[in-house]
Amino acid sequence: MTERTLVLIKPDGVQRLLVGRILGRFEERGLKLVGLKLRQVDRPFAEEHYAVHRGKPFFEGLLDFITSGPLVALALDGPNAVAIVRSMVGATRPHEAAAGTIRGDLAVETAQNLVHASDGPETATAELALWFAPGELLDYDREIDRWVLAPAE
Ligand code: 3AN
Repeated sequence: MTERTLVLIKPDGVQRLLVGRILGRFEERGLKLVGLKLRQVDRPFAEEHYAVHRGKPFFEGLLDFITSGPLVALALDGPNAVAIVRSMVGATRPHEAAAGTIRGDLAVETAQNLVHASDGPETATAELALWFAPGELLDYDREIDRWVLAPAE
């Protein structure tokens, strides 16, 4: 089933010059880029994005971190995109993230874990609506899709 999901390459990814490599992993996997923006968010917006974590001990630090510099927001499209992206990102705590995942290859700390990815289809829909206006997500075909995707039934 085709899905869309949100990925944030967080400020640590931008500062560590990893935007291209992280984006490239998703492109190489076959996922389609349907939205992309560089943005620095303010605290109220960050609170809305991380509302489920309000009240947790790491909440204020999380807001400090996500607002500390520019980040890159991606919208990715593909079959089971939410689950595929989560598996590519790896476990929240990098020492538990499998080698071969983004966090397992490139991160060592939980706060500085480089990426956010929607954790389910409903979350993905809500997060995409928060980060992208309706007209900012594009629909288009790629020539390579006949080599990447099963034919439509
Ligand atoms: P994930 O990003 O793997 O879905 P969540 O949703 O549990 O993880 O947590 C959101 C973000 O909050 C994490 N990506 C991480 O940056 C931060 N975070 C989670 N737990 C901690 C913690 N114990 N200490 C510091 N930061 C944390």
